[in-house]
Amino acid sequence: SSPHLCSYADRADKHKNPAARALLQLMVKKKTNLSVSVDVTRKNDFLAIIDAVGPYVCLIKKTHIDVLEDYDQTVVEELQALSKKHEFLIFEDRKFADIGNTVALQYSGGIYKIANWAHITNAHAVPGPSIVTGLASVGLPLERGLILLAEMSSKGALTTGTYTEEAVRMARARRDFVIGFIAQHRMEGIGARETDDLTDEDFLILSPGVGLDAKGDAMGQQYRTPAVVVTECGCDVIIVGRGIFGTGRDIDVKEVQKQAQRYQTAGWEAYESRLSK
Ligand code: 5IU
Repeated sequence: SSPHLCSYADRADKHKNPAARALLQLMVKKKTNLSVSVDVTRKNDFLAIIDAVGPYVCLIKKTHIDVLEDYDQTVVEELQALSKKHEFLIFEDRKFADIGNTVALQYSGGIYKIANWAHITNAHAVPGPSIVTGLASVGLPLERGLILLAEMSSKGALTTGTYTEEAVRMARARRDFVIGFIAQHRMEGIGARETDDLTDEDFLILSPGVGLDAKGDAMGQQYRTPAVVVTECGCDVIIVGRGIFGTGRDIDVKEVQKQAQRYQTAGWEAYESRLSK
C-alpha cells in the first residue's frame, strides 16, 4: 500500500537513507511532523525562535542561511547545539539549481559549508540528473539526504505536469540519496515506466504553504490546513513559517512557543486520523 497509509515508525525501519530514517524516528519519538521555517534576518531572533520551538519540531528549516544579516560561524555552532538539545534535524532550504560540478562546490564550500551541518538540503530539478549526481558526491559520504522540488506552493508556479513527472523520475533513479520532495501531494509512481522498480518506493513529502488562520499572503503564497495537507493529501511533514513566528519585526517567544505547540498538535492529529481512515 502507499507509504502514507503506513506508520512513520514502519517507514523508518524500511528506509535506506540514514537522514530519512533519522527524521522518521524523531517524528515518532517526539510525536511531531512539524517543521518550522525560520525566516528571520537577525541571528538572535533566529536562535531564540529555534530554542522556543525545538521541543515541538522534527526539523528546523532554515530559509536560507544567507538571509541572516549578522551571520558568523557561531550561528552554525549554536544551531548544532540546539539540534542536539532538542533532537531535531536541520534542513537548509538552499534550493540548489546549477550544474553538478557547481552545486558540489556550493554545497561543500564557500562561507557556509552547508554539507557539514545540514542533514537535509534541497534542489530544483531544472538542471536534470546531473544536479543530483553533483550533490550526492558530497552528501552521500556524509549520510545526508536530498529533497527535490516537485511542486511549489506559490500561485502560478511552473512546477506542474511533465516537470513534476521528470523530477520524480530523477528521484527514483537515486533513491539512495533523494529522500523525497517539496510538494503538495504524494509522488510514488508518478511518471513511472513499466520497467521501473517501484518496490518500497517511499518518498517523504514536505509541504510548505500551511496555515491554520491565514489563506495566503500579499505575494502569492497559498495556505492549506494540516488536515488538508496531511490527512487528505497524504503529505508527511508540514512546514510552517509565519503561522508560528508572526509577521511583525519583534518576536514574542511565548507566543511562538504556543503556536508551535498548536501546529504540532494539529499536524499529529491529522496524521493519526490518516492512519485510522
Ligand atoms: N516555501 C514555500 N513554498 C514553496 C517552497 C518553499 O512557501 O513551494 I519550494 C518556503 C518559503 C518559506 C516557507 O520559507 O516555505 C513558508 O513560509 P510561510 O509559512 O511563512 O509562508
